[in-house]
Amino acid sequence: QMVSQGWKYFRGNFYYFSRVSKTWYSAEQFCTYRDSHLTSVTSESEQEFLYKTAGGLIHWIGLTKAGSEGTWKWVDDTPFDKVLSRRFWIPGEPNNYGHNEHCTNLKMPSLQSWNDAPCDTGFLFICKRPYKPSEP
Ligand code: 2F8
Ligand code: CA
Repeated sequence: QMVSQGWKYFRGNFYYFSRVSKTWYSAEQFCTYRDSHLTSVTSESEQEFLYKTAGGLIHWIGLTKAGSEGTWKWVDDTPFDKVLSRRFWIPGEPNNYGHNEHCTNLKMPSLQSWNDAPCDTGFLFICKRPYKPSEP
C-alpha cells in the first residue's frame, strides 16, 4: 500500500510542500510528474490551510497569466473566480512590478497573502493532487 509520503491531506486533496526552490514552470513540471499541479485556491478554508502550513515561507502556487490580455488562470484548469480571489492578494498586489510578474506566490502568513512575482525566480512551491480512492 502506497501512502503518499510527504503529502498532507486536506478536504479531498493531497498537498506537497517542497523543501527546494524552483522556477514556477520547473515547479509545475515537478508536480505534473507526480500526477498533480501547482495548487489552486478555491475557498477561504483552503487558503488558510495553505498559508498556515507554508510556515511563513514564500511558495509558488498555480496562478499564472495567460493569453494576450494576461488574465489570471489556474494551471490545473480550475476556473478563476475573480471575486473570491480579490481577498487573497496582499493589498497593492498584483502590481506587475518591473512589468515582469506573471506568476503568483503565497508570500505572507495571512489570508491576504498572494503576490505576483517573476516566473523565473526560484521559490518553494506547493503541489495539489485530488484524492482518488482506488477501486476495490
Ligand atoms: O513591494 C512589493 C513588491 O516587493 C518586491 O519588489 C520590490 C516583489 N518582488 C519580488 O518578489 C521579486 C514584488 O513582487 C512586490 O510587488
Ligand atoms: Ca508583485
